[in-house]
Amino acid sequence: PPTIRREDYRPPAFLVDEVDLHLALHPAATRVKARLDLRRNPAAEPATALELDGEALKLVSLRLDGAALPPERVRPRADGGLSIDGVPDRFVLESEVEISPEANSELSGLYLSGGNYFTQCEAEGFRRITFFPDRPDVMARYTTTIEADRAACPVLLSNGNPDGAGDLPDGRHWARWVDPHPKPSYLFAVVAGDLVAVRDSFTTRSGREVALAIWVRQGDEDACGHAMDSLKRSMAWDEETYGLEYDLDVFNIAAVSDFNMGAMENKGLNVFNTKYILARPETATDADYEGIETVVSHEYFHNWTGNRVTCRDWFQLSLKEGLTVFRDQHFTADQGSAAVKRLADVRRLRAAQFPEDAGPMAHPVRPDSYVEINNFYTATVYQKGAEVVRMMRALVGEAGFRKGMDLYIARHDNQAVTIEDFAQAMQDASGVDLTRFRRWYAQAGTPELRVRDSFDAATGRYTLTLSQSTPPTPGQPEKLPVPIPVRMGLIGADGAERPGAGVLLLEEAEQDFTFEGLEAKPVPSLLRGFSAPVKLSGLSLEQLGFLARHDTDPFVRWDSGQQYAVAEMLRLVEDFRAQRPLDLPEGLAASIAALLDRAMDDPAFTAEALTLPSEDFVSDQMPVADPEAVHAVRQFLRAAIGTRFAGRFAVLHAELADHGPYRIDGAAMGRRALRNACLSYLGQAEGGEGLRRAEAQFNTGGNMTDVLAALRVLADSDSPAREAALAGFHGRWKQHDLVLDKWFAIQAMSARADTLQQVKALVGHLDFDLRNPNRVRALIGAFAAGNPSQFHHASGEGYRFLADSVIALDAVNTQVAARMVGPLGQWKRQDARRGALMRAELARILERPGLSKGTFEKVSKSLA
Ligand code: DPP
Ligand code: ZN
Repeated sequence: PPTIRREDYRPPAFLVDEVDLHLALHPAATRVKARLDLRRNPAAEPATALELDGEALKLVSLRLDGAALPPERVRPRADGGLSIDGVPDRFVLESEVEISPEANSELSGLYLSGGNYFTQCEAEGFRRITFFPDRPDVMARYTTTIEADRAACPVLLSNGNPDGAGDLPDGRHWARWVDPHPKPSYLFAVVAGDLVAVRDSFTTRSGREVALAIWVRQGDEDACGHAMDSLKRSMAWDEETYGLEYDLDVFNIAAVSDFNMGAMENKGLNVFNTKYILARPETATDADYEGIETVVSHEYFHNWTGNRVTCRDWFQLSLKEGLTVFRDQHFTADQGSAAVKRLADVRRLRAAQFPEDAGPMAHPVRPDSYVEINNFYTATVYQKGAEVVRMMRALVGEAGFRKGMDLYIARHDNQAVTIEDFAQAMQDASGVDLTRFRRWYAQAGTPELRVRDSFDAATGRYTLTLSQSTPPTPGQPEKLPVPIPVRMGLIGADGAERPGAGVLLLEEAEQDFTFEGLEAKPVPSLLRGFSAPVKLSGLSLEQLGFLARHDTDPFVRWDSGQQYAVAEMLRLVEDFRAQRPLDLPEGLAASIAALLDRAMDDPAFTAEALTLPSEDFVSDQMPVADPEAVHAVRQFLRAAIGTRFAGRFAVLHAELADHGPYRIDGAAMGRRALRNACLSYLGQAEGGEGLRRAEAQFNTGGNMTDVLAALRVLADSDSPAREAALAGFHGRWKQHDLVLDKWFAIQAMSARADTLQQVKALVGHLDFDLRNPNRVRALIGAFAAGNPSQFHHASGEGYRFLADSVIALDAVNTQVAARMVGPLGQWKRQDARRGALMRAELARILERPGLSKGTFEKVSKSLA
């Protein structure tokens, strides 16, 4: 398959001003008529042919300016598109095609889910609906008429504002929607079916009354409150923070249980995975509630950053995604505890993006090439992209950033632009030169930041020496230094802050920063708030332990504790390999004790700080991973800590029990997080008291957060209560897809030695469905990406299982299949024996005839 390169970008030869679509819906044979007003693009090189993308379309008819096109002027392309020769400068093209929603298991284009019709067009799904120049720099105004059976599809939705509806013969009806805003085809959407609306309204600050509706299946109306509330808070926040108002009379959200991604920001008609809409206390965990707020706000914020100002081409994806993730993170931080939100975001970045940046798929935030664009909806484009925007804000200042956003939107409203345009607007508005900063967009790999320090007691001068380097990544052997904003402070031996706090800007490979007037050598607190997405090293164990106890910055306090724990865990890994007995390190025990002394100061923070670094994160700090040893050490520590502090965990667990009505504010969530962190430790402790508590909590828990935390403890155990709990949970929730996903995931992530056998058995379970992406992620994804010790089982059976799954999935849904490949691509991190087994499985996938280009790209790059 061909490689698409950023440097090959050319403006479109033809522009589309108006699109008039007519969809006559039918499960097996939907007819799509499209009328396009086209004209030559004055800014493009002259072309002889009009190029239209198309995929899985059956052409019925094609007319140019009202006349049928002779076959010799229409050339089918190998990729399913059409080239049309001899077209005038301005013309009307009318096409009619037939498509089959019921045969569409890709879930890209128009498909059926539970008898209802949904579309997904990002990135290249519109070409599966009609022939079109399906690229984001072709922006058009759309009028969409939907026609369907009234009984099967009482609800007919599309982008924009409603513009008429009526009855038709034979029990059919129609509805028309007009979207006044020009948009790229990837934002097109249609939803049709038997759905009910939960309604509300929002008045913008300039007085526009917006009708809000969330469309769900009957019976789910009671589960939309949190999503609706999140939407209204997002609308208000964007007005307050950026002066950005909503720009249509209606805002519709439709929820669907078969969806490749989390959600989609289609103009005026967001389509959501039910996972990010539906929540009731008894079915959704606190993490689910947080996910809903995040994704609802994210998609809403796209209305300006993505929709009004969109991407010129898909290499610019982070222009909208990095910026919009930054905006949703900022929004959530503003709603509650900013510090705890930051820890969670950093944890996620390190878990997903750092390994990607060190692996075979490493790519810059603005990639240079791709085979399949769907493979580039990555943690790098999203999360690292958000970090880059965050650093930019640190460099230009809060006020400069707001001015930059204003200028960006004023300059580029209704345009398809580049990351360069965004950086230029920030630079022009703030007056801060961002030339060198742009390297963050161009270079892949996580920069490594090292610190040395020295103190001259005679002069009272303290010197911090910071140096940086970025390791080579595929296609980028040499790296340049990047500007790294290092927010910092100095802490005296008494634990008090010394003068000198601020932001250091490290621009070169190495720089000295000096501080005068200190009586004694301070401990440097660096990367406060995680001011740059880098790996910091050079602090001693003593310094880390000191910062974990004394720093005023919660991020550094948490992170120093984590780094301290990693260092101790790596020592224990050595002990384990040498078959020495393992002991609970006293320093670690002391820091747990210190945390517990102040546990109730900030329960959410305490819960985060009590949680040991993940197995993957520890393995990432080793020259060669050792999943077995890391797992053994982490389990040992959890049991040792659980046993040592059993009394205190038990008291906290009891004290923190929820009383009164269920609340989802930050304080209540923090209490539950700490309570369940205590339960998790107790579950590992000697004596079985934790298992008894887990059983009781499972049976009486009033909310899914507590029930699931208890089930997780039981699922890891050999307790006789385990089977009963799993069976009871299944029986109680088998009608609830989203809850059943949790049941699959918990078993897939169990630490028990028979987990792979269980997972294989679950693939054969009646409730497993390869066509449902949530279910696939819950079972296969959770096992491969969330259970390192079982996935990397020395037998290689875990690898074989994943390869078999990828092969089976590739025949059903290629996007989901390609996404599952990731864990096999990490073979260079493993020992030679495991690495060879992983490569053999990758090679076996590659041999499959008819492999999709997306899976091919992932597998072949993973083998390189
Ligand atoms: N554009 C979507 C989002 O990230 C992904 N399909 O919001
Ligand atoms: Zn997005």
